[in-house]
Amino acid sequence: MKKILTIQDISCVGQCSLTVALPIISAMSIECCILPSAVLSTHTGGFTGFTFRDLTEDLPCISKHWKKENIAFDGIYTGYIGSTKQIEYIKNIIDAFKHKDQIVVVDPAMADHGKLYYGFDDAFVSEMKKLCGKADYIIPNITEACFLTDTPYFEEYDQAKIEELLVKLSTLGTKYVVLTGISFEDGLLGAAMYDSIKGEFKYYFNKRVPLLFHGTGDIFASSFFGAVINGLDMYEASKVAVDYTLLAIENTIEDAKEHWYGVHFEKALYYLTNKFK
Ligand code: PXL
Repeated sequence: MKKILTIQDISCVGQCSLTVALPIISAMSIECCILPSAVLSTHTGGFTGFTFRDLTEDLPCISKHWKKENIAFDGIYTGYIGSTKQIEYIKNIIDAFKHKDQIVVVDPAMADHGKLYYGFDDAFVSEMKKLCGKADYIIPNITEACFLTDTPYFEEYDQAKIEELLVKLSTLGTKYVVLTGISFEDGLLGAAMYDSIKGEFKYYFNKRVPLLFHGTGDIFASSFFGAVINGLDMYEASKVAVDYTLLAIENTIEDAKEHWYGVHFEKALYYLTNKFK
């Protein structure tokens, strides 16, 4: 059985980061170890007055103990990171636990809809670029991709513009890039992929639900990572992630108004457990 580490925050209420990564990765028959970057009462997207316990100085202590215990991981997946200083520590953790078959996935969870999330600044973006350089796969949305490549944010695009962005992202130092939330046609939404080793672009789309939801990036990244750890290639893993995220969204359409802060990913976990028995 594979064993991985995921580093991201615990938002106690809000169905994002560790509260979705842990069940999703576990449902894919992978042992999921966690390193919480911070504990928040809720996520920061839409709630006000949330608490934020920064765990930055815990990170090196926790990882030092794991090293002493000879604990190793088949993969590391980072999501929402609580501070710029933390990125420095996380880069050290990736180096300390590196071995030849390890897969590193960085979801630069820091922005959406043209804006950085609450609390992030240019210094954070600069450090995030360096963390992306340590990854085998990065999974930004278009906003994050623009911040990471110093490209002005855009909403209208064609295939050439997306491919230019994918290539720019790969120059951060990662082998594979998966750009999420891409749509060239009404009613379809999916991922654009770039394999910088082969110089090859790929796309996968499924139905677009014309509503906005929170936490879907984390659901995509968690299921993508689980699929890659299970041996799927970038295209097959993106397909799993797009299809699973759509199922989770479809389960939320009925009560989207009251359930604005996340999606009902739980009712779609069967899709992953059946696929990765
Ligand atoms: O879903 C990304 C995410 C994770 N963690 C926290 C967040 C967000 C997005 O807003 O606020 C704390």
